[in-house]
Amino acid sequence: MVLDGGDLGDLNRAELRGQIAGMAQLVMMGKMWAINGVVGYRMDMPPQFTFRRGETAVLQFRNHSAWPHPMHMHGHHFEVLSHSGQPHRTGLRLDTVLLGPGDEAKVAFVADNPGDWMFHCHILGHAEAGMTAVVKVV
Ligand SMILES: [Cu+2]
Repeated sequence: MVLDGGDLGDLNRAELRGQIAGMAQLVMMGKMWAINGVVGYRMDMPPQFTFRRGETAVLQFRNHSAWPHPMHMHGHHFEVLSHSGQPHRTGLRLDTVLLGPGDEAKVAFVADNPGDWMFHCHILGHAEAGMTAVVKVV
């Protein structure tokens, strides 16, 4: 999952509602963040990831922006496997992992809660401006 956008980032264009828009155009619509090049808007958007119930999911995050993002997942708790290239096994189940500029992290969870779950930056201005995705468990 590549997190990108904002001032000083390298996001030049992104997909919003199935259309590719340039950064200036996105900003005019109040959007400036993307996950995997897709600008999120709200729960009725198509899921970026779909997992089967009971499957173990591993997600890797890369923050390509110049800003920190506390990435928060609804519906499940995950364990951080590595952070900033270092093993990070604490045994704790979390719902948020903080990624500083340039950081990466890998998390794992068991997809045991069916539904469409919001995954978003917990800086709510970032979430509203596009750093939102849906993770589906079927
Ligand atoms: Cu953010």
